[in-house]
Amino acid sequence: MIGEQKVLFSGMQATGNLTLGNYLGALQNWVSLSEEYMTFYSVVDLHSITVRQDPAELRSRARKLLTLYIAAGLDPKKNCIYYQSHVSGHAELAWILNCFTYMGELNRMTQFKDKAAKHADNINAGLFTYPVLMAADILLYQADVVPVGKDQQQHLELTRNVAQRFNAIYGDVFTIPEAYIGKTGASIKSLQDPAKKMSKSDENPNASIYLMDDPDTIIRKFKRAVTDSEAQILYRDEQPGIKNLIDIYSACTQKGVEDVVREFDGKGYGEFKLAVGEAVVSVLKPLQERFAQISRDKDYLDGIIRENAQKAEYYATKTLRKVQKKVGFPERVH
Ligand code: ATP
Ligand code: LTN
Repeated sequence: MIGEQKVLFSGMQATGNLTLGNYLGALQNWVSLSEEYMTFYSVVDLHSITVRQDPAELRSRARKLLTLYIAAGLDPKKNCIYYQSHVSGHAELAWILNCFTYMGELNRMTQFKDKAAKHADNINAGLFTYPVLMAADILLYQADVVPVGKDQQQHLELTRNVAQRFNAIYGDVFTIPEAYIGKTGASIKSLQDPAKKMSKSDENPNASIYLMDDPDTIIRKFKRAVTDSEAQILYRDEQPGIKNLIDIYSACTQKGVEDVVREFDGKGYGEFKLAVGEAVVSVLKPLQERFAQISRDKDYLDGIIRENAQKAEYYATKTLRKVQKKVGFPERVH
């Protein structure tokens, strides 16, 4: 809580090009939650260097991601949109929390195991303590809720455990956060293999719709989407490809799944795929236009970046000073 308002924290990494899955599963929810909470939405660039990055590319992607937050509908005057690396408290609190997190706990993290297998030549300590930095992000702002995908639930559980452990020793320092798992668009699947989630790191570009894809590309990818030979548009697990297309159409048009099934009753897959493609284009086109417009206004964006970093820093420092005092660091002399 900050004052009377509940706090929400979430973040995304600027690695790869964002997909429709990221938008429908995360960004769109963020926008709908932004009225209800005091929100902090970070571009978590400290997390990004746990795998090797090209510096110029990371910088450019981070700025694009921050712009995209605004283009998606997050008003930067109301939502604190900022780069994690601009607020040094994240790294400072992460160090302290490292000393309250057990190796055994971190060893159990499935994301660490997956990433270590993927980057066997660079299993660095940052990759191992990644969840502790994530805990610091959340606890620094005394967040009550954290919208995350299923894959991040384990990290959130760790955050709660570390916060409770700290509170048990030093008193009520941290708010214990709850995960918020969105309802609509919770899991958008790959267009080429509906058993897998749509992911920005997928090697097959036809598997994902990227937020910056042009209309022709979007329509073409939907035409090629893998379905089945049942020749009926029903929402059921036996038809995962069609189910995914219904989910996408439903999330883009805000129509309920049952209404969608009724709308396409007796229609062919070709017609349905085209309709889904067009629904996606009508969501992404305005987003792309806003993105282009905001990107052109460098001064506006720089102003937002500066102001929001200061705002984040203010709240972060409050928690950090409290924590530093609790663990026994000498007070600052002014
Ligand atoms: P990577 O391929 O690099 O693992 P990703 O595309 O899976 O990336 P993340 O960076 O892990 O995406 O996630 C950013 C946010 O988007 C998270 O909140 C996550 O839950 C959400 N998200 C990612 N993919 C999907 C998807 N296919 N459906 C719904 N939400 C998704
Ligand atoms: N690990 C998350 C990104 C992330 C995050 C956070 C999400 C970093 N810090 C704090 C919620 C709260 C991911 O890869 N999706």
